[in-house]
Amino acid sequence: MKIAIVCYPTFGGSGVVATELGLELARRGHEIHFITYSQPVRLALLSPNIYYHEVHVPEYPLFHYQPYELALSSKLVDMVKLHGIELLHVHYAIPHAYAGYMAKKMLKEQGIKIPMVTTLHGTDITLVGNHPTYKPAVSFSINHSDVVTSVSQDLKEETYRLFDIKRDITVIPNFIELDKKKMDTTSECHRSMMATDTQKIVTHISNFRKVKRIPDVIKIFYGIQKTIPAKLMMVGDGPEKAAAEELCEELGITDKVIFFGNSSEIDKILCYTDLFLLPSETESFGLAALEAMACGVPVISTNSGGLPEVNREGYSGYLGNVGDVEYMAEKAISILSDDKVLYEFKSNALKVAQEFDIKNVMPLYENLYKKALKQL
Ligand code: GMT
Repeated sequence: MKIAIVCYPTFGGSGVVATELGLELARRGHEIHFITYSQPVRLALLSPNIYYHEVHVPEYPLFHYQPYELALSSKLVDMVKLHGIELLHVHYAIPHAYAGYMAKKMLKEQGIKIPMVTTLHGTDITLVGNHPTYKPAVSFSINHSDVVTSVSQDLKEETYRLFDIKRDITVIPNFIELDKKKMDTTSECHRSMMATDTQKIVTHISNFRKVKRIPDVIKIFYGIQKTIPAKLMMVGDGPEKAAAEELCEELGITDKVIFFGNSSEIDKILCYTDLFLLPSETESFGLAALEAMACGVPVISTNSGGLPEVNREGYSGYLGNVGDVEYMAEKAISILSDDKVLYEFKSNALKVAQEFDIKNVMPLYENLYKKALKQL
């Protein structure tokens, strides 16, 4: 199949999922065209069957806001015609599903029929999409997609609760490529550069937005390090980072916390991590938690959104109520204070991650694509 993938090219989960999906589909022989405003961070351009088409938005002083959707839908029309693309798969409803719908309409006028698959990722429904500014356009573009998928059962239910959706939504969970993780993590693990043998390593990875509850990450770690010698790795960048650094100073733990910024070496950091923290307000899925588990790292998270579909209480980690930093710190200590327990949680985390192996998830997408093409 010739498939166009539209996504955000940044470090965020939806872009990572879209990129990894495209790369795997290309390995399976499909021709994949990424269409976005800059090269996705995990995209290796020199792979067979992979194409990247950049959307340029010319600056014009009349516009207070440059019209990206227009540029994207025009690019989609041009690329579908030029490359004979058969299907559009848009990740994140805003504005991709809307632009995709416009492209479909323009193509139909020219005698070209093409189905659109929309994958909902989370904040496009729960935080941003639900805002009255966007809600009618988001409902419209979901209802006019040919196939709609969501990355968790919880997100599917939230979508039906928040919007007037008339379409079926198919749950296809996020995935990880376990074989690649094995290869990456068997390369040398530079643990000694980060901590002493007696210190445990705790990690958090995110885009440092409010929804991640970064102060809770620091407070949980603060609780841990009072009982267990430990270091905290803070990976990523975003609006809450400066306040997080200040909080570490206030609590007197700056020497125990390393702020990495955005990193393309997530697996190298996870290979020496003992415990992962994700105390988010909500997560449709929690891809960062799954990536940790795939490296054999147990997770302390909240029980919000789709997190219970990924992290299993008392098995791959623990899940606390949003804001209950005491519970989460206590459970973290219970895992980290006994090496036998830690080992058990690590191997359980890996076992759960195996359920989400790309090999199990990819056929679900391929079958949906076939169904979407048949529906035309
Ligand atoms: O976590 C974020 O804020 C980024 C966001 C995105 O759009 O990339 O992540 C969402 O999509 C990921 C991939 O499907 C999910 O794993 C994240 O849980 C989800 N984030 C939220 O729901 C807050």
